[in-house]
Amino acid sequence: MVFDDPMRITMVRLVNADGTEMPMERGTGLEPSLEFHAEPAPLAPGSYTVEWRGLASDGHAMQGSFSFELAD
Ligand SMILES: [Cu+2]
Repeated sequence: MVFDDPMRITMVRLVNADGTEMPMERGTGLEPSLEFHAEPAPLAPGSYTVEWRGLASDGHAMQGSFSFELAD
């Protein structure tokens, strides 16, 4: 994930279409950064959603989500 301003990621999770959380190795984001990287375990084809929360540099809490699809 890429941000316009430094963000400290306080929560990130990857869920499948059933809402089951997928294992994901969190790589960065404990310190404020413009980029956040995480590495999921190998995923089966299907729909997935990433949900995140973070703290902007001005202290405001922010959150978001986005979805993607893996074709077989
Ligand atoms: Cu703000």
